[in-house]
Amino acid sequence: MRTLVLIKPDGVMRQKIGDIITRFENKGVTLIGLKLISVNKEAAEKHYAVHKGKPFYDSLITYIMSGPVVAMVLEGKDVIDITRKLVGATNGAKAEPGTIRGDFSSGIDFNLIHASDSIETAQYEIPIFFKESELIKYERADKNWL
Ligand code: 3AN
Repeated sequence: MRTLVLIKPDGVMRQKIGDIITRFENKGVTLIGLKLISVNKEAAEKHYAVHKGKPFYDSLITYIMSGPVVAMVLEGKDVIDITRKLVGATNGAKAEPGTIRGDFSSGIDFNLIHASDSIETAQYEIPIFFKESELIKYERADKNWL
């Protein structure tokens, strides 16, 4: 199972890339794709198509295009649930301490990170940012201990 994670421009600007990736590494999922990108309008609109028509849609598009983004693909058993738990609730003010949003975000407008919320969503989102050839197949050296 795979999931797409984006560290959004506030996470990059606030120098949280290392902290966030460390949490995923520590938890035991496998990082199989990683890049620093500028999200263009086409990719932003495709990624947020499900929110088109909502009052916050335009600001979502502006936000994701407002600076560098780290895109990554994580792989592993239950990786979608695991990742969403580490990310925390959408609104940083309500996210539990210990989660990424709970530790670093205090609202809903700048909540640092995106993670796919289902297998179907991941299958839709990953190709927006990665070609299959950019995903590296390997096993973690500590696989038998996780
Ligand atoms: P999540 O990122 O936790 O899966 P979604 O998919 O419901 O949350 O929303 C996508 C993004 O849209 C969120 N990360 C957040 O930035 C923004 N968003 C969601 N709901 C609202 C809202 N009520 N007001 C402003 N922004 C919102």
